[in-house]
Amino acid sequence: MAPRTPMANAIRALSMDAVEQAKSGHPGMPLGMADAATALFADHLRFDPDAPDWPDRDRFVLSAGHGSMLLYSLLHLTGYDVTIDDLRSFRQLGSKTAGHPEYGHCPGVETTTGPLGQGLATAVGMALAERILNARFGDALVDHHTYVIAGDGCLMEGVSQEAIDLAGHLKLSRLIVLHDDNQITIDGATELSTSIDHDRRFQASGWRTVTVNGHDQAAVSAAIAEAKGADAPTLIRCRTVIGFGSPNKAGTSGVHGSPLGADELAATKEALQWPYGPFEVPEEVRQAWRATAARGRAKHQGWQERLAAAPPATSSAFTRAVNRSIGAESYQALSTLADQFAAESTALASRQASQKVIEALAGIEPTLLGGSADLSGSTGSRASSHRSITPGDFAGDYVNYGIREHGMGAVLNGIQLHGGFRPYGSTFLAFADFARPSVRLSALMGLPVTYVFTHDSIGLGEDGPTHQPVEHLASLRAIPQLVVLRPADAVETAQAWQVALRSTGRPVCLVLSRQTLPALPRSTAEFDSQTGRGGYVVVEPEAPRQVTLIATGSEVGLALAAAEQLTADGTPAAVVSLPSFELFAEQDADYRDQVLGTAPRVGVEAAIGQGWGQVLRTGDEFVGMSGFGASGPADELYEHFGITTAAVIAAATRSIDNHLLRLGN
Ligand SMILES: Cc1ncc(C[n+]2csc(CCOP(=O)(O)OP(=O)(O)O)c2C)c(N)n1
Ligand SMILES: [Mg+2]
Repeated sequence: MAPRTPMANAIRALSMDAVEQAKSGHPGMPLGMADAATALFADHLRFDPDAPDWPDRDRFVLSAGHGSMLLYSLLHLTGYDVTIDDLRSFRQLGSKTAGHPEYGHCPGVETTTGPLGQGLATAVGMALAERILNARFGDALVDHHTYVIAGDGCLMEGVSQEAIDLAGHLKLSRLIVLHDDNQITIDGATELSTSIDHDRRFQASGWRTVTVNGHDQAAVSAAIAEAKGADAPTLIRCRTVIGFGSPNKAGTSGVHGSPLGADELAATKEALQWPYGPFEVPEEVRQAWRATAARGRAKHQGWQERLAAAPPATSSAFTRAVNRSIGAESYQALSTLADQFAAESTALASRQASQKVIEALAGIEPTLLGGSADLSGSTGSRASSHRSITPGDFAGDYVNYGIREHGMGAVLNGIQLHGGFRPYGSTFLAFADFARPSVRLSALMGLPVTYVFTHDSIGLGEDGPTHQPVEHLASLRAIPQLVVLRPADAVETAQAWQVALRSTGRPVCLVLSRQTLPALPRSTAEFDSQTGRGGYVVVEPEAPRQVTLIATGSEVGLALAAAEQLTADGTPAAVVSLPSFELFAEQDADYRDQVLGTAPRVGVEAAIGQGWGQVLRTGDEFVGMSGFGASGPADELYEHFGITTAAVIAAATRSIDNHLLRLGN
C-alpha cells in the first residue's frame, strides 16, 4: 500500500459511513476521487483551517457537489471546525453538512454546488478575481490558485463551455480542474449520451490537458505541480473508478447515489484494508492529515507579515477591497446625481440614467467591477473610463463576458465570493432566463451581486416578442432573497443603484427601460422616503382618493396621465410608484396601508399580472400583458395591447364599480 493510501481510505470510510448513517447521499464520487483529492490537499492546496477566510488561501471548489462527503471528510480530517458529530449528522436539518455543500453553512465551503457545471463556472470567477486583485496589489498580497473537482456531469452542462471558453481566452493559468473521469453518470456509462473528446475540446478553448491515473497519487500530484507553473488553465483528467474499493458496485452507476448497504460497506472496508468501525480513524492517519495544514499555516503567517509590512495606504485599500466596502464618496455621488435628476426633471431612459450612475461611480469606486454579456452599449453598462480585462492583462475594471449569460452570472458569483470586488453584469431582461440558474444561486448564497437587465418590456419595440420580456419580472420576483427594482425615472434609477450598493446579503436586479421615461413630479430626491421604501405615493389628490393607481417603471408615467384626467373629471386618483415589491413588503404595515390606501386599486405594468396579488385585492383591476408581445414601434404596441391612459381610466372605473357592487352585496 502506498504510504498515503490510508489517508485516502480515511476519506472513503468517513464518506461511506456518513452516507450509510444518513441513509442517503452519494458514496461513488468520494470513493473514486479520494486519491486525487489526497494528492491535492496533502501536497498542494494552501489552506489554514483556523482561518478559512484568509484572503490569499487557495480556493477549492467541489463542482461535483453530490460528492459533498468528500469535502466534509477533508475538512474534518485537515482540522476545520467540522467535527465527527457533524459528519454523523450529514444531511440532517440544521447541520453544517448539508446534502450538497452550502456556502455559509460550513467553514471551508467556498461556494454552494450541486447544480452541475455551476461550481466550475463559479471557480472561473474566483480565478479571474484573483488575477485582477493581483494586478492591483501584487504578488505579496495576492498569489493563489483555484482548484476544482468536476465530474462528467459538470463538463456536460452547457455552462461549463461558457466558463471554459472565457477562462482559456483570458489565460487564467491559476485555474486547475481535476476531472473525475469515471465515464459513469446516473443513467449508466457516459457513452449513452456523449462521445466528446475532452482533450481536443479543452485545447481548442485554450487549455492545457493531461491525463493521469486518478488512483496514482504521485501522478496526480506531479500533474498539479506542472499545472501550477503553466501559462494556461489546466484540465487534469483523472481516470478513476466510481465507487473504488466496493467489490460489487465499483465501476457502476449503482454506487453513484445510494448508500452501499451494510454488507457491501463491510466488504468495501475489507477490500480497502480498513479494519475500523463507523466514523473511526486511527490516530496515525489523523496525524498525517492534520500535518497537511502546516504548509498553509506557515504561508498564512508569512502573508500576515507582508500585509503588516505593506505601506498603510496599500493595506487599507486592500482591506477595503476584501471587505467589499463601498466608499462614502460613492454614496455621495449617487445622491448628488439623484438630486440633480430631481432638480432638472431629467427625462431619460432608465438604462441611460443607469449609465450616468455607472459613469459617476467608475472613476471613484475601485471595488465596482463592470461587465456585460456583449451588450455594453445597449445596456449602458460601460463607463468611458472603463478598461477591459484582456488575455493575460488583468489591470482593467471591465469584463467582456461574451454572449454567455449563464456563465456571466456564475462568474459574478465567483468574483463576489472571492472578495475584492462588487461585480455587476448586464444583458437584456429577456435573457435573464439564460442567467437564471446563476441568479438563483446568487440569491441562495445571499451574494450582493448586481444584475443590470435592460429592454424591460414591449417598450423595446421593433425587436419583437423574442426580445420583449413578459413573464420575466414575475419569475425574478418569485426567487426568494432577490431584490428586483424597476425604477420609473432617473431619480429612482440612481436610488435603485443605491439599493444595490447598500446590499450586503442579497443580489439586486435593476430592471431598466430602453425607451425614455419622463421625470416623475417631485422637487427632491429622498432615498429613504422614495425608492428605499420600495413603494411610495407620487401623487395624492387634494380630495380623498377614490382610486389608487399602482405602477412600476415605464407605466408610472401612464398612471400619472390617467390620474390627472380622472381627478380632473371628478374621480380623485392617487398614483403609487412601486419600484420594488420586495422592499415594499418589508415596510411596516402602517406605511404600506397608508401608501396603498383603502380605495379601489388598479395595477399597471407592461407584463403579466402574476404576483400582483400582493397589492391587488378582489375587485381591483390590472392593466398589463396577458400573452407575448409583437414586433412594431413601441407606441403602437402599447396601443395594440391596450396599455394606455384610456385603458387605465376604464380599469379605474371598473375597479370602483366592482368595489361598490361588493359593498352592495
Ligand atoms: C444541473 C443538474 N442537472 C442534474 C443534476 C442531477 N444529477 C446529480 S449527479 C448527476 C450525474 C452526474 O454524473 P457525474 O458528474 O459523472 O458524477 P458521478 O456519477 O461520476 O459521481 C446528475 C444527473 C444536477 N445535480 N444538476
Ligand atoms: Mg461520472
